[in-house]
Amino acid sequence: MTNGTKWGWSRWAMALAMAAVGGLLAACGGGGSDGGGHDEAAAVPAGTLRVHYQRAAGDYDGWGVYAWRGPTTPSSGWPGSPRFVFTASDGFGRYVDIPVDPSLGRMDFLLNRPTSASEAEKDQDCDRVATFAADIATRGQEIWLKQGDCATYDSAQAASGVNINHARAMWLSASRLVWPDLPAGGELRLYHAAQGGITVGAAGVQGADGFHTLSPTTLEAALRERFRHLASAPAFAVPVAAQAEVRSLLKGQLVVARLFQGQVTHATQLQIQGVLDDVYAAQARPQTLGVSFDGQGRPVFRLWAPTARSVELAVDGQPLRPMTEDPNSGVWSYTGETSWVNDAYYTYRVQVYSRQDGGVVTNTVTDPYALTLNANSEKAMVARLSDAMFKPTGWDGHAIPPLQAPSDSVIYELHVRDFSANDATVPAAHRGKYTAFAQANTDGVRHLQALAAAGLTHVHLLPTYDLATIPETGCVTPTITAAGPTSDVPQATVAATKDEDCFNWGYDPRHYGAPEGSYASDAADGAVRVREFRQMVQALHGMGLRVVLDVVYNHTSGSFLDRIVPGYYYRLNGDGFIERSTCCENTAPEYAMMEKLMIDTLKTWAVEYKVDGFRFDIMGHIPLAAMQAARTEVDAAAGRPLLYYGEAWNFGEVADDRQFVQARQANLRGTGIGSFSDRIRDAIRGGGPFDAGDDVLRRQGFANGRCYDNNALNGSTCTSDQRSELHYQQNLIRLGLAGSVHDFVLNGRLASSYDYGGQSAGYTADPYEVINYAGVHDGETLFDINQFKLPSTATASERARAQVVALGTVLMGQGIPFLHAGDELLRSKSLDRDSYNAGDWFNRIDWSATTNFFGTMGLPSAEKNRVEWDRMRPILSNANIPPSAADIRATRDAVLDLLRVRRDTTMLRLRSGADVRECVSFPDAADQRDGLIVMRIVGRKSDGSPCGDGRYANLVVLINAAPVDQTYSVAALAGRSLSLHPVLANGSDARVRGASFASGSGVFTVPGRSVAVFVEPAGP
Ligand SMILES: [Ca+2]
Ligand SMILES: [Ca+2]
Repeated sequence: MTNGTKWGWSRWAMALAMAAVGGLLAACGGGGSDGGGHDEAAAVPAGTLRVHYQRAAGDYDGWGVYAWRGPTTPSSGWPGSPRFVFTASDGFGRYVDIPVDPSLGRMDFLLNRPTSASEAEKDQDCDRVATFAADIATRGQEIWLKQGDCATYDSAQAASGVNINHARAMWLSASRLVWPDLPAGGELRLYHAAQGGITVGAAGVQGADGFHTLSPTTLEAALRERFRHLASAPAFAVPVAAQAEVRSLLKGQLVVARLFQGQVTHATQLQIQGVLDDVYAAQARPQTLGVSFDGQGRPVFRLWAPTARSVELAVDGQPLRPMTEDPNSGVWSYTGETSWVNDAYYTYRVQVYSRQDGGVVTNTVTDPYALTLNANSEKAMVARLSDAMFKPTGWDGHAIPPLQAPSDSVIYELHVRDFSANDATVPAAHRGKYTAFAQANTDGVRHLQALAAAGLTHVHLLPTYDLATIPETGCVTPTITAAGPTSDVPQATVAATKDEDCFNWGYDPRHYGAPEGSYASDAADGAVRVREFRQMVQALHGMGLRVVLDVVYNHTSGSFLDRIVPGYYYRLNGDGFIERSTCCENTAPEYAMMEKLMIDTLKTWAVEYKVDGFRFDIMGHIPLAAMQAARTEVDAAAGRPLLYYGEAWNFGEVADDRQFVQARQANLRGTGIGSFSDRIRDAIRGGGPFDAGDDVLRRQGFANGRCYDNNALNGSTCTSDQRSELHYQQNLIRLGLAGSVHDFVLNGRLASSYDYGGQSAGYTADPYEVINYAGVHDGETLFDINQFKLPSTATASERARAQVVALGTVLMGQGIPFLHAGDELLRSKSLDRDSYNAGDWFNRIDWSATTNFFGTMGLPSAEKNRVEWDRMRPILSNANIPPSAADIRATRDAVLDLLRVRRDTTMLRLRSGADVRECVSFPDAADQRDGLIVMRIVGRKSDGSPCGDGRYANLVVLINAAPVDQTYSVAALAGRSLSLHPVLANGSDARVRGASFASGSGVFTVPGRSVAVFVEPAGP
């Protein structure tokens, strides 16, 4: 995600949505560009309703308002006295000011024009209503009306029905079209022009080749379900004659216009995604797009471009080759020459009508199915990835580490460049590159090997597809020297070249199926990035690690797919413009060929690069059905099950399943597709990702002192409110430790009945459907957020222990643990809340475990953090905070020990929700202590079958976040022979080694800021 602002939407979407609406209203308040222009008119007097009226032909003579209720002097008689005649004019039309009685609440009226002394015509056979605004008595009010339209609008823009820059009608299938909010009556025409050039003015629709008349109808049930947000929109039947020529119509400009009494009252262009799917998808979806090879080894190029008028293939050094369209699928193809294979680079020239460009344009485009490209994605390579030149030695036969069950996964989120850019033990040529993973005995590789040996299973790489923002040749690395802890110089130096440097998170996709070039040793040669990417995967597999790719199918960088099929690949708003709720141009995987692009490119990674899973950015913007189809098809293509999880937030134009059933948290239960849990994250860290100002410090969490170790903002003693907040956080954590399983029972209540920001805290069917985490690339690192919240007096070693408590909470839970790279080394980004473009300086990791750079980086980027700088300065200069190398190594070693504990028994990795319900309990749930969580996992279910491997008769996890020793008595365990887990009893942490269990009384003692695990071996 580019800017990190989508984190934790559950609680914030409403506020953001309201802010957006506020902005929109402000933007429209001065009169829009659609003929509003009332800013030229006099201010509306208090107690007055200004009625604007627009007639298509501008024939206003005699027209006025007949209002029988509302005015201080209502109309009576016929044609009416008084009658409020439109006299004043503005850019919209005419208007008249009517003094009203606000106490009446509304005005009832119609519009008429006398035709004789006692007769009048109405503009429309309807009575109109204007509801008074609450402040009409003091501020006046305006309304806008249109001929042929009975609605009352509150802005000129809203009233403007004629606007063919917009596309407000949707052609959903060959036979059906809808136009939301269109008034009833009148005649509807579908105009078409092969070359574009349609205009609508006083003389009506001009420049069209012809038109078809549409008739009102209703939508079939299937269309009402598929386009659920359009289900109640006025619908129209497309005549058979138009359906017969639908393919040629779709290649030109399309305008629908409503005529009323001979005048055009409404006109707009068409959104055509639905009809393109209806006409083409069944034939297009099974095709192999991009470059494939025929029986003679010749490259076959296929591009889906059903609205294109022509497509040419441009191969380097060759004349343009006209491609041929299959009219049934809309796929253009060309069979080339064998000499091009693994050598030539190509683009396409697509001649197509573009609504955005206002006519027929010729676009030079790259292949969206490109497998690899030259530098900076200018041209795709004619590449046959099965050939030897694309393979590192040993690629075909190398072993992919098997995974017994998804519950066994432990994920480590790592950025390709972060992995080695700062590692002096990596030869310079490999730093920041794919090949760094294949270097032996570097600090970074040794660190990954240690994690893997302890139990880490997956490395999840931030985006590695071809992304737009990093220059693939000649990227720069600024020279920065350490300055004072609060210097603003380093961040200014980073900012000066932030768009030319070699770093970006990469949430800006260009080519979904090709590797990014800046991580290759040679971006210009398309074979190199493929070979080196494979080398990276092979090296990680060789360490026993599996590879997950971060994929971003919810938006692209820019709208380049629109240059191939304008108006198809992106989700459009009601006016026909691209939605941007994800930050950038939102794609529309609810349409068949965007879904196909997603699934086909996922298959490329699974099959050609042998990766083991995918993390979906803003997955809630993708239909659940598309995710399920992807999982089925990709697993089938790979011949093995992969791991699928993502950000299943619920926000934006698709929220609450408005447009389709989303892949959001509440809908994923039982699908086997995982989602990040904001519940456990927020409870561990405290507050939420959108906190600002003092809230960042004040809202402490379970791991950083809430109640049991208040910071200065929260007072020296714990208030009852603070205690209940902590105990609520502890319950969210217990539910997270129980895998967020929806029907797990905690303290007599179902997990699903616990509230988290208006949603159910427990929402999964099985524990591997949740990703538990305390830190991720978005937001402050775990270390940094803890420094905001811990008391300023806490020592560096206590701060390190708080980190272990947070990570241990994640690692000891059912559900898949997820670590942000370097969290086990106290990774800091100098309090940065969004380091997506903050360069190597703020994103560094020291794998030698010597420093976390805190206090030497300076203030984080002004772009993302300046408003918080005053709060950051005292923290950045607090001498208690920078950890020693011993603190960092102690943290690392404690995390390694906890990984080993997890690996030791599947009782900590239960396979199903049923197992969690039967085997996991929280003895302290009804008797909570501040900063303590006690979890018990039994070795046998009530029917005698084992819990997991049943290796222990009892396993008890105690997480003591408080700085002081705590004891807890579990009566049911009195007399049992539990002892500290051997890994911990022989482990790195002397304080944890002091944890104890008094068998006679069943009392556990856990030292401060410690995670202790006790086990009782199962009997023979
Ligand atoms: Ca790139
Ligand atoms: Ca950059």
